[in-house]
Amino acid sequence: MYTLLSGLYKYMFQKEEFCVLILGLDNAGKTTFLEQTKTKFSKNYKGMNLSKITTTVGLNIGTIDVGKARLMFWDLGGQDELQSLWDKYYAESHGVIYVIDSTDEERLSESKEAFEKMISSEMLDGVPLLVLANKQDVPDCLSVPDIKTAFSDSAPKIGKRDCLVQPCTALTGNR
Ligand code: G3D
Repeated sequence: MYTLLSGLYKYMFQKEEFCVLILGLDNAGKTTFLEQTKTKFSKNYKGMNLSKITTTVGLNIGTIDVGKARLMFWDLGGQDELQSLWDKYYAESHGVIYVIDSTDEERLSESKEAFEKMISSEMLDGVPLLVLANKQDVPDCLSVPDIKTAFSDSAPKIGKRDCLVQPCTALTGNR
């Protein structure tokens, strides 16, 4: 009887789990974005001071519940030597958030290279992609059209997967 009830409870309340990778160069704002997301979506989460976050070395993990879905975020380090670890997580992922530092024009081509390598992976075929043009609070930063132009020759590799490029300010949680 107990097993039956517990099975019914699980069936009714168990959340479907999705794994979302947060990728991008070091210093793009990935960890800040993850912390901001956890603060916004988790009721009792006391977030850390966002201005004290330093660049990810290794990985950070975060989970939020949205309706009946549980989203598990994997924020992976973006340094050159850590990018080679990204593909170890591709097979498990249901979505990718790629974060770009809109204030760093100098490293835009490096970011595009990492982006292109990532979307060329067969393991990510069809996996939805959200590209965040972060740090939009900084005056004179690159706009979404600037970034789209710089990344335009990656478009064929994006193929038919769902893809959205969105301006954001992870530090404040504004778009
Ligand atoms: P990473 O995880 O991609 O390596 P972090 O990046 O989240 O550690 O952020 C790197 C730096 O960018 C941090 O500053 C962080 O405060 C800053 N940052 C992140 N998002 C924003 C944003 O939306 N606007 C602005 N202005 N800065 C942002 P420090 O100075 O600690 O290196």
